[in-house]
Amino acid sequence: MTAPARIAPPRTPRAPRSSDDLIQAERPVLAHNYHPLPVVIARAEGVWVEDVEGRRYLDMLAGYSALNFGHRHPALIEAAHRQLDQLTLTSRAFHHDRLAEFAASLAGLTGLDMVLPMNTGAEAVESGIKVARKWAYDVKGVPADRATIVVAAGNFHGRTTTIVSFSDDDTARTGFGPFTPGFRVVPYNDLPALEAAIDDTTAAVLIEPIQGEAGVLIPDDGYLTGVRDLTRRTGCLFIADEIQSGLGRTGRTLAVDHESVVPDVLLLGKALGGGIVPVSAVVARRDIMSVLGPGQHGSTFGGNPLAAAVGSAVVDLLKTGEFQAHAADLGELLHSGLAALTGKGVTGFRTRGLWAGIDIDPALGTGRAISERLLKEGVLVKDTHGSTIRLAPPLTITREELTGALEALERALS
Ligand code: IF1
Repeated sequence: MTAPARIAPPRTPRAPRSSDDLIQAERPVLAHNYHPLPVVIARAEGVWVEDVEGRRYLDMLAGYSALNFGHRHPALIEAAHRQLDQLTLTSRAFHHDRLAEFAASLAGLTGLDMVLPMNTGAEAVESGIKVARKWAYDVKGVPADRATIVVAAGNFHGRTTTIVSFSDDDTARTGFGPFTPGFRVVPYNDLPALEAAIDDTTAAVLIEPIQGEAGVLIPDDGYLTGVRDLTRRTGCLFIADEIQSGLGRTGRTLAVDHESVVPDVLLLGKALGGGIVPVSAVVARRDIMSVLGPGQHGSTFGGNPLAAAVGSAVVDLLKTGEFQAHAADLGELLHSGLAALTGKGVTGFRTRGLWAGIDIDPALGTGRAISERLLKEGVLVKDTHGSTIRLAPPLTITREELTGALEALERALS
């Protein structure tokens, strides 16, 4: 018997590396498409994360709402572990034993009929666009390649070439053309402008019921009802991107629930994967989703057994209603806490449930500068445009923890 040419050296534990070392080590080897806050997280549980030096921080961003149930929620971790021991991937070339349950429970949760499982939010948006275009040609009778989709100014729907084609954010868009045609941009929260943009070629209106990246912009009461009535009357689809606003964040299962509106097509992502795996979905009425036939759309990973197991466990958590109720309840504390800071560094704010966009007096610094001050206070947040920061803590946050975060914000502003 001949020995292998090379014998692997013994596995020694890696020397612990400092936050600064790890940040420096990223620079030459990692694309610079982010400018993260200078914290290197190594462990997390619930609403708390811990960096490599053992410092603890309250996570008030929650993975942009991908962590609505907190880090490593026991029920979700258990579902993932159980599935890891059974089956993780089949591709959609074969059936697997977890997909029927996931689709049925998600359809049940949303009041719609059929589920198209995907992975990331941008994929769900792309898939929703494809479904809407196919519906326009097959059902509405729009001439080939003429379908249009109406979207809102200030939108954020993801990063693919088609999606940035209808963004009005220069940073997200510039340098990535040529762009996909077929989109019309109208002002958000403006029903007459929306009506004026809809014509016989319109397949769908695609909007966020609350605009996240734009600074947690909440439309006037009646806007979503107006979009529903208008799309129904003019014969086009209402696609609601609830990738960030959905799944408990606003104090209801969906942001559209606040106006008791049911869209034709619902886009979900982020929290659907429980902060464990990327899981997204297009959920739609049967007559719409039925435009897709075999081979016309798909994904290697979409609806995989691990994703389906975690997604089913997420839906089970939401079916209890307790996360929605808690978000609504603590949302009042968040609102009153920010009202008390208004004039003390806060110039304006918008909240819905446990989601807030907070405009900071520019004299106190950019949103980034405030975020860095909050980091020193042990609270993680993310700025958006200019002097706006957003809060979106795990929906499991306690009253005391939220109060602590508001006190830290007060100190960061003083
Ligand atoms: C990044 C924002 C949050 C979304 C809505 C689709 C997607 C997103 C409504 C795409 C994604 C992210 C992505 C993240 C930053 C982030 C974000 F600041 F840009 F707006 F959450 F606040 N629809 N939102 O919000 O989902 O493909 O990423 O899974 O760095 O791009 P994805």
